[in-house]
Amino acid sequence: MLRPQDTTTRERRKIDGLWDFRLDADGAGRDQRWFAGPLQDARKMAVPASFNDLMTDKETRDFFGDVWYQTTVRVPRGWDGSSIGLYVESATHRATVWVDEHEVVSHEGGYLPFAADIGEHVRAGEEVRLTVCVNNTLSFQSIPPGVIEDTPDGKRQIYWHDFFNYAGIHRPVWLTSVPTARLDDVTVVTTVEDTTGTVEYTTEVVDAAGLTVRAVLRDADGQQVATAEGPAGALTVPDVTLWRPGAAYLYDLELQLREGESTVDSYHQRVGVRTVAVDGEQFLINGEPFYFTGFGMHEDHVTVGKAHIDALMLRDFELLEWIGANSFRTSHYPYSEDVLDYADERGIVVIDETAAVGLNMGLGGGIFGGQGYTTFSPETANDVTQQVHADHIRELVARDKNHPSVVLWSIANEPESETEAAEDYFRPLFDVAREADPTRPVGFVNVMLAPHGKCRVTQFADVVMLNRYYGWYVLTGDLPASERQFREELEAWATEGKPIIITEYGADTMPGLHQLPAEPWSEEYQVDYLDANHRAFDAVPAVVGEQVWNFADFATTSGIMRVGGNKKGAFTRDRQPKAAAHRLRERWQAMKED
Ligand code: GCB
Repeated sequence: MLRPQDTTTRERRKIDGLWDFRLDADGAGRDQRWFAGPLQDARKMAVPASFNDLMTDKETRDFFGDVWYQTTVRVPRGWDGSSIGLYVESATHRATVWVDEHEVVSHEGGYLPFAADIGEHVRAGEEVRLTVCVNNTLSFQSIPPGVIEDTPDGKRQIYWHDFFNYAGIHRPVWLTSVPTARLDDVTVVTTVEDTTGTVEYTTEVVDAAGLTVRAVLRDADGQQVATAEGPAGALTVPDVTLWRPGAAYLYDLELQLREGESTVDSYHQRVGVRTVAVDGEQFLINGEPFYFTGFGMHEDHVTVGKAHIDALMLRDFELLEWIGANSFRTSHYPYSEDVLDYADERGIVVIDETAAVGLNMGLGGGIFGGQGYTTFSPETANDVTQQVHADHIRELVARDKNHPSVVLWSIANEPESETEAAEDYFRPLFDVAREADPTRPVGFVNVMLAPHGKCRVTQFADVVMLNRYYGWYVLTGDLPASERQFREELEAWATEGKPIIITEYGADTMPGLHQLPAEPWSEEYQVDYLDANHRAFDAVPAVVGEQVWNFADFATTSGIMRVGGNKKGAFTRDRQPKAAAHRLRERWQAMKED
């Protein structure tokens, strides 16, 4: 599946805006065929946006079940004769789409795109009605998991991840026009030898009997640097300009599907020439040891929830630059494709994570509630869950494989990993990831409950990724002991001979709360906490990265451990710095200069 583009042969039309919207508390819409005509009793809803925070009532904010979106759109009149499609960048957590009354596609998974050929139901120049039924219910067979419990007051949705279950159509929706004979996919792998780069490409095509593929590589000034013929091939780039962290450089690879001398289809793929490898305790980018600085982030903003908005993305990247961060993790789900494009452009390194968060019933009873379940069992996370998880990994790799910024896959965040059941669940998933992408390291994020010697899943990973809260959830307020115990744990992990990235460490901090001497929750304590953690990292050479939890404060479910959400941000939810942000800036800017 290729992302929509405007090229000499392709067109796209964004159909965002105010759509009709209706909650379906009784789940009656499918039986009553709400897609078959104009949505009754509808109110307006913004696309893209999470629907939760736009209204003022609790029913909408906490709704789970089916919600219906509808709009009418005129298919551009110039699209006659082409193949007309629909591309939804994300609908959380699953969706079914109808064009007038024809069901055209269903998709499972809330953070990855899906597409449908709608040509047989539309005509160029005419209006059609699009209806999308989005469902945000979490179950033991969804990624992420959840459960619905019956209570005397009705049903309640429970889940084990620490961010609000925002839902809706979160990213743009496109109508697309592509040639019937067309390119359908492209995969790019780059290698470097001295000063020469090689761009290997493979393509997939549709209805292309008798047609040929031509690949044209251009540099950032638009100058042609190499060409190749054939559905797969290699382009050689002498004196290559590498894509480097902090110094991005992108080539443009144009794939042309040709009939003799005429171009039937043209697709542009941006290419950053770089290599990624793990060598002993080192994480290498372009053969050089790389040290990750940055954050676990969230797609989370006031009012719009998890919607992708260019302006908000831009502010986040400006702050990453200001603070001296070179990387982030897409905790805890795949982010918007625009975010990855922009990371490619800005030279920011990305750890790309699936939405497999909360596969751990032993964790967080006090925070999330809903205890009394076994994580892996025939009744809970089971073979079906594993298949859904595997599909999710394949779809993530398919979407993001060509981004130079993506250097490492994280297939889960803090799952149960100390049991035999966890080992059995995860072993094949690492194989799935490696088969989908043999070029990048694969890991998962380990939780504090499964320390070195107990974790049974890290054996499959290329990199050790650790979330640790010494000085916050354990040894609260005791930073000397935290530093010592953290260092000891890191030294134990270092015996694995793999690079270690600290993917989370952090302390909740109320902006504006000051205390001398420093106490937990104050801005001073967050600074001291970071300093103590950093001393532990600096003492262990196998540590090759530090990503603070979190970039910014974010929304969560209600709980006695959360004050208006999770407050571990270095920045507030409206993206202003706490004292810790200034401290991180000092450290990371100095590291950059070294
Ligand atoms: C974690 C989770 C993250 C939470 C964080 C916290 O370990 O990975 O999703 O938000 O802890 O603040 O408790």
